[in-house]
Amino acid sequence: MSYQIAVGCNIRKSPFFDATVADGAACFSVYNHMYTPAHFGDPDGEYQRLLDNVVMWDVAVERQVELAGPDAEKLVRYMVTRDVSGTKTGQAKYVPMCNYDGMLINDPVLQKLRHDCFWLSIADSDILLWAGAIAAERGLDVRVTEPDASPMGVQGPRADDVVADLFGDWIRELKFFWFRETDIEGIPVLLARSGWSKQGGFELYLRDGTRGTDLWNLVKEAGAPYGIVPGAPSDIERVESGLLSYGADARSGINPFEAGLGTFVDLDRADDFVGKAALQKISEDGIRKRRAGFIIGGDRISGISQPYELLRDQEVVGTITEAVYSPRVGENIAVGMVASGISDAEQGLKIMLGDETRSVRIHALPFI
Ligand code: THG
Repeated sequence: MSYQIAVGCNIRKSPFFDATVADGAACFSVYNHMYTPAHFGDPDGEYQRLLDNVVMWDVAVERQVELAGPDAEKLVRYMVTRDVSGTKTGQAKYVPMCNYDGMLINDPVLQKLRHDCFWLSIADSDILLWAGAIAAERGLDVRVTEPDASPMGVQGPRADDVVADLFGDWIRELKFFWFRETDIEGIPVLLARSGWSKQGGFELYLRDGTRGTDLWNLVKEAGAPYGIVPGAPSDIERVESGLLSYGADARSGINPFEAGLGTFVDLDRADDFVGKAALQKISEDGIRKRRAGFIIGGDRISGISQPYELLRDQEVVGTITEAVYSPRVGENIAVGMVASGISDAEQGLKIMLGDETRSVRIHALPFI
């Protein structure tokens, strides 16, 4: 079966869209109501460049929700499970967000731009609506908007060299999860040491959506001596690294303890936050499922289009939400959830791929 998905005005285009199409983007997905490149025709090769050289990613779909005004910090603190009171201007924090039932609704990166201005760099769910409603209902003096800010990832062992050639050697001193506002050839950029891989690198937040092609081409030229290729966040690398993808792994309803994000939930905070009471109860009662890695037997798997049920005999004891062949592990590896009662040593787990039975073993995260 072959089919197409329509490109229309109800789904937005990234400021880098034209440049990525010109450079051979072969496949798109949709995230935060925007098209995002999934790969440029060779996902295995793009994975290898991420490990060996450097890759550039259009990740403009990590949209920003700006909270600005006298009550901005109050709103941030009320919406996130982590204690962010010590965050400095120029610093970022990974901040899970829950609903009132304590279920994960997003896992953004928070950036503090000024004492009264924050960005939430969001995963795939509608936090702009959520934050605006909470601000209004609580009578807070804060403007909740989507700024003109679109991240581009530069990831891999040569990322420092590429970004230093563009912006200067000061970037080598920039610490993980810190950022600085700067510009290049008149293009305003927020430059952060961050990104959705464990290979290291930067995110360049383009702050003028009319200059997407210009910034893309500057990075491409600077990266050429270091073997840069365009790509997209790698399913293989992110499973090896155990990174959570909210939309794929958690949208179906899991709490942060189950997701393995318990270290980012500060229940002993003095102030209240959305989901706190529910999370207190969950932490007392204990969790019924947990996030885990899996090794799947048989022929190579290259991604999955819908969750697999993890089976023990006929009983469903978990869910697998991403599965790939890992060249570094030399096996099919996967992430998902498993019932808390099932130990890592459990024998006889399986999934069904159509009529085919595949054996499954549990493996600790990360794989590498
Ligand atoms: N970049 C930007 N925004 C994002 C993402 C991104 N928003 C949504 C989504 N991705 C957020 N998900 C993650 C998950 C993990 C990390 C960053 C974003 C990450 N974690 C560190 C680690 O696992 O080593 C630890 C962070 C910490 O200790 O605080 O980097 O990719 N702009």
